[in-house]
Amino acid sequence: MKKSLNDEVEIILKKIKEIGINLQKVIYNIPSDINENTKIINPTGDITFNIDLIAQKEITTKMSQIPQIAAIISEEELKPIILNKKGKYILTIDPIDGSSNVEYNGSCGTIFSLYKRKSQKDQELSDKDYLQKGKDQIFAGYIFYGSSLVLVYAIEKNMEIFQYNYEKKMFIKIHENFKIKNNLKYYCINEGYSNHFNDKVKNLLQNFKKENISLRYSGALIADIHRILISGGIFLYPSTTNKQEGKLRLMFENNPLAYIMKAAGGIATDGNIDVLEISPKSLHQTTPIFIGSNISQKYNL
Ligand code: FDP
Repeated sequence: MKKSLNDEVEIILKKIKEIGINLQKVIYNIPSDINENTKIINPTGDITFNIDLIAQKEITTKMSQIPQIAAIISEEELKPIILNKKGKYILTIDPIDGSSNVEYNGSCGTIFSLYKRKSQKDQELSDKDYLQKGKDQIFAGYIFYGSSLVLVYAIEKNMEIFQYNYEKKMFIKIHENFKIKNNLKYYCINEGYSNHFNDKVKNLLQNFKKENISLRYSGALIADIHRILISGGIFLYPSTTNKQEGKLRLMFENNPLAYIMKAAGGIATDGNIDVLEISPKSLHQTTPIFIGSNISQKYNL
């Protein structure tokens, strides 16, 4: 049964829409320094571009206008940003996923998710609030800055897709209670690293090739995940010999996308367990991920 957004989440969603519209303007207007390397390295070792900082500021400013948000945890910040110690929710953000794509006029996205704090309002915010399992998310989504502006979100088992209409100046719902197809139309992986994959992943890729499954890889997670959602398929960022825990961040990328994918009837695993069941040990931890159509049985995922 469809669960309607409660009023507080509705307010947060309204701000997220404003953020998406504003950030798309920034990306489309491309000031010459938008992709300048700030020489800052983020907590997981990636270069921070100007666009990451602009997006982070835009989101923090907008969210600080909502008293219910206790804190934001961001891929770009080592520690949580406390907004209101008595607030009720913790918001996680990847301000711009795929920011290195902007230089090449490629797609990128903003990923977010929401948790209820576990501590009482009069207690200090702590790891028990920040390091919750993905299954504790109450709402998650992404904004996709592609050939059009798209917003996807899930709340419990309902996943919805919206597209921005420039004439009406609003997001219009294009899919309600969306479900992913179980066919494997595409697989998305950086196959350049294949020498560093384990045998299980190598075999999986051999099987995909035998079945003539098309490979796509855009360099922006959101663009690949959106393709998989619409057409069916699987996105893989497995462990490699030099990155045993993969590259993608549990709190900012894997958990929100797993929540969305599972709401759409798909799967998300780290190769051993359901992503949403992983107990986070630190804010910036990474995990391998296999996410998409439910092909677990056929390919033993
Ligand atoms: P980026 O480093 O440009 O931010 O989240 C990280 C990410 O992009 C994903 O969007 C993308 O799918 C992946 O990394 C690409 O990593 P590889 O270059 O290692 O394939």
